[in-house]
Amino acid sequence: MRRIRANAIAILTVAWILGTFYYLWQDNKPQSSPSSSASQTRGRGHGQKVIPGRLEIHRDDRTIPLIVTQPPRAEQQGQLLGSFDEKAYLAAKQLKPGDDPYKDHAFNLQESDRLGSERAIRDTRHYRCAALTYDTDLPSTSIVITFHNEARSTLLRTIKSVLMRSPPSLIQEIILIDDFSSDPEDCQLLTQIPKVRCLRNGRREGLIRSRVRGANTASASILTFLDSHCEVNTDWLQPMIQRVKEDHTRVVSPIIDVISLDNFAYLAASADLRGGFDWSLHFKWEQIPIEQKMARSDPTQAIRTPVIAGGIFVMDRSWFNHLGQYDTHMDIWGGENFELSFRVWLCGGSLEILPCSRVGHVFRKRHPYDFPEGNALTYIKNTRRAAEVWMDEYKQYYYSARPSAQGKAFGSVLKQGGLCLETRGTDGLGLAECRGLGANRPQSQRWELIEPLIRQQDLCLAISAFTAGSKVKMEPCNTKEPRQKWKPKGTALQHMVSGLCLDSQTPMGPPVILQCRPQMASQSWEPQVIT
Ligand code: LR7
Ligand code: MN
Repeated sequence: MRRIRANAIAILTVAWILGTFYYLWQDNKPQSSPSSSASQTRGRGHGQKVIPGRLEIHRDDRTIPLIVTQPPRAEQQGQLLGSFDEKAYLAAKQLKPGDDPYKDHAFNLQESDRLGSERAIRDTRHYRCAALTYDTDLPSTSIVITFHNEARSTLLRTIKSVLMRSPPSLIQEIILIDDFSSDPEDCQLLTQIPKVRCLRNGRREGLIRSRVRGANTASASILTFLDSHCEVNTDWLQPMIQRVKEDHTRVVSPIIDVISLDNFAYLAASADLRGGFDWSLHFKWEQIPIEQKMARSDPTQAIRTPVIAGGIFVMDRSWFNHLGQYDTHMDIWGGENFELSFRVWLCGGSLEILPCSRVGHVFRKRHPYDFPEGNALTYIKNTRRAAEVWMDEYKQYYYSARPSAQGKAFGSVLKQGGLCLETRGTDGLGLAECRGLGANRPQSQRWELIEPLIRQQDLCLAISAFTAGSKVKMEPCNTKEPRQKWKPKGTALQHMVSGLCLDSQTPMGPPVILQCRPQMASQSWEPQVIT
């Protein structure tokens, strides 16, 4: 009797497992018949064999059916790429025998080149995502991709994956910003692909100013930012545009899957993570808090996130502009993702990760490019700007976690209209035409706001008396001196004890403190970065 019951349970269990697999397979079955190019073996070395509509991984004795996204049919290729000759484009840059494949890009270029310009990848979404539907009248988007010396094969795969895996009507244009790469043709030749535009910077600007440049020429009402070494997955775009269409203050990211820097295998990332940071302003992934995880009954639901990773996101163009875009005084790489995330939350918007949108990214262990001012100093300068502008009293935690940031220039000068605040003689002050660009700016016009002090080397801006109309002057810095304590109030600078604001009065006259009227031009001071 016991044995019969045990057998019955075993049979039922097997039937249940088979049923589940059948259900999953049915639910994800591709609509159209698969193309012949899908039935080749891809991903050599990982034991992956593509059969129509499915990918089977043979590991030990188990066979796991997985769904793959299909590359386009041969006849679609012509329409996708227009007059662009992709073979010639890729062939022009080849590794020479004996070259280190990791040297120029910090990933295995040989493996990337071998993959070619497209491939089938696993659909890594939760199976329930495939059943979701989206508005038929979603607005289109401008895709902004900035790059500096990206490998041709990864850049082209990024672009082709967008064209292959997005509804064509949603792609208004793909704007490439070539951030002064060594070979202008890397970008220029790609403009033969329909919808692709190329803007080349006349000097190295870094990814932050490059993205702003791209956003400023975008014609669609929605902006989509991508790194230059991504592969977008099935239906990646619709969920993001849908969320932004419903509420233009949402800024949304996909789950960012991992493309191996060694063998370019496409690996699913966990769906239980959100963006976080430590007090030194280093980005890290963190587990969704357990209460929130328990409350999630629907795995397709958006995940609210404190910050975004920064490279791959969709947002409304007028919301981006309304928030003041990026801080364009940040250089090269780093920190802009915090700064934008803080703006979004503090200005009443929200940030989300959408589990039904998946985009692969080649994560690297080092930067393959140079930082003109050095990697560490640039990161400090950028994150310090984010901390100074947005973190209020929490910035003290940033400085404790990163003591070296204290006293490091974040490079502001105080500017009003076309004029700069400058010191004259021993303790005199006035406005004068701003002189010298960047490092050539004279010392007399260089200022640093290191709260509560406004410094110029060892001297600080101080009031001469606590009453309206009192002149300001320079004296040796002393953080305990109440006459030297200032704080930013919008674009004005308020003296903390008197509550009065720094006012230039007349351009020539000595600056004084007057009742705060932040709208007045004479009280508006614009920080400007010196590099
Ligand atoms: O001077 C430069 N000019 C550029 O145009 C330096 C870089 N770039 C380009 C570069 O070619 C690439 O397309 O900027 C992009 C990002 O640089 P990566 O790929 O070298 O760096 P990353 O992947 O570590 O970048 C992450 O952090 C950056 C901080 O400034 C940006 O926010 C990137 O967009 C961000 N990438 C992602 O979020 C993808 C997921 C990685 C994570 C986590
Ligand atoms: Mn990247």
